[in-house]
Amino acid sequence: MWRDFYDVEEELGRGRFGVVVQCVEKASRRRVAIKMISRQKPCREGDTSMREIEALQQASGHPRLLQLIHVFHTETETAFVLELIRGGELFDYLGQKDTFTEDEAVTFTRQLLDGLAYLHSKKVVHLDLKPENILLVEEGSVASIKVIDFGLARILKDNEDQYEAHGTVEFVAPEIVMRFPVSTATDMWAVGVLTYVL
Ligand code: PIT
Repeated sequence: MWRDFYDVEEELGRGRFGVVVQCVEKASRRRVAIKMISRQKPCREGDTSMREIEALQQASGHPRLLQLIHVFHTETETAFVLELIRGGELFDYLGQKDTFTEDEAVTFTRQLLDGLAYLHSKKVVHLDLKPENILLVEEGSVASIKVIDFGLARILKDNEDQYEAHGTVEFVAPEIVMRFPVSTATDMWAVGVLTYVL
């Protein structure tokens, strides 16, 4: 049980995905984020949380994508131990700033594309890119971003179409509305909207 190894410090967020709390590992004092999903039924292959684990595992190794550290499974709960990102949502950052330069927009967009190129090379599509799912990292003086929330992510299969009925209206590509199969282009549509928003 993850509570044997981590102390909870504070809640970071809550949403469709469940609850995310900031924790400290008892042994190392390292801070992490833990996302909990509770389940009615035991976890099986093909479950949405299994899909998310697979997507997070594929994403691991890229600095612009949220890193998965560990997964705890019980009969009723899955807990993802994730790297802690402290800078807050890009969405809030944009809302608070009086000035936002084109240079900054270029920097964030390029970082997002770097992360996505990696993700897409692993045949994973995120399917919920939006400013709420992009967090800021304070790394020295330059602001950088990380993509979070792989709750709708899919692994593309060569011989099997994937469909998705969810997403966030403003960012959702036509193929989702039309119930056509999703692809890496579905993420690129959202990148287009995001770039426009920036
Ligand atoms: C934070 C800080 C942090 C990680 C998160 C939030 C993660 C959020 C998250 C991750 C997911 C997901 C939904 C939300 O499906 O370090 O404020 O994989």
